[in-house]
Amino acid sequence: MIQLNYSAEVTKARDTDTPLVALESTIITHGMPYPQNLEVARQVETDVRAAGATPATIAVIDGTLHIGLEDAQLEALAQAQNVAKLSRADMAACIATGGTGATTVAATMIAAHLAGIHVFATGGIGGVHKGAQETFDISADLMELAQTPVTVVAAGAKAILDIPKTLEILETQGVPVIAYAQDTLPAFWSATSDLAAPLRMDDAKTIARAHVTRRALGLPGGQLVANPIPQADEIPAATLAPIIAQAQSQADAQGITGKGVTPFLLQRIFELTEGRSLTANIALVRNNARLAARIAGALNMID
Ligand code: PSU
Ligand code: MN
Repeated sequence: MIQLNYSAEVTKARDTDTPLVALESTIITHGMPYPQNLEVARQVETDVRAAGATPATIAVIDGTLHIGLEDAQLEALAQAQNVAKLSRADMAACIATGGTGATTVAATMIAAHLAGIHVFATGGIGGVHKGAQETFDISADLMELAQTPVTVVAAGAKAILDIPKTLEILETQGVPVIAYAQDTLPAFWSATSDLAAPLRMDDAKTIARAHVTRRALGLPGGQLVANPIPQADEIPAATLAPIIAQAQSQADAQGITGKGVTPFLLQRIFELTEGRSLTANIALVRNNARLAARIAGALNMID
């Protein structure tokens, strides 16, 4: 088995059977600019603690897979330039070569599962990109949800993606997509969309029970909980649509492909909204961290 390095706080939580919530690090290195990324990373950890769980931010540092980062490590990662973005395909190579990398949703799920952590909070998951019929750009996050038993709390998929196609892939792969306390699928910066959510659950306990039942059925894979952004923080879809279209056409014109696509679009949208996208992003990640902590707590009671 791979050697895992647990932070002091996570070690204590494991010893005392305190619920744990995994957090990804690509959102820190590739999803937000410094210094807001560091502030948000710390704030989200604080939110998890306030809701009764222990945060475990996951990253590979100098070839070691860390489950929970000490504050100095978090700070170094937030400031580091050219950190690798690690998905399922990249993790082993990074560890084997002594590299440093931030984990995406897919890689964070793998690490969380290795560490026995069942719940993970993030902002948005990767999905099927617009134009995927040409580019085949479909995030490995979707296939990970189909095979690794972690419940992922996100704010739905971002409108930079083709959300109907993303839902189709998730359905094909047998991934439960559960809207939290509403009938429609939330769309990241917007609390609602015109898409019906495949499933709806109204409390953390039910989500925890569904997690355990999936395992009892012998089904591999996790579940995606789509938690709407608080209404006070949302940006209307109509405001964002032209901005997303502009960012996308710039990505196409500059020939951005592969791993570069999502970070490029996020950065351009941040610039084009003059930071408003980031404010909303922060609000929704914090909201997801709080719900994830409650699910982890409920899971701890029944598991
Ligand atoms: N979507 C966001 N913010 C993010 C990401 C996605 O709204 O920070 C990051 C996550 O780490 C996600 C990854 O797992 O991008 C997906 O990248 P790709 O599309 O290359 O699989
Ligand atoms: Mn991709």
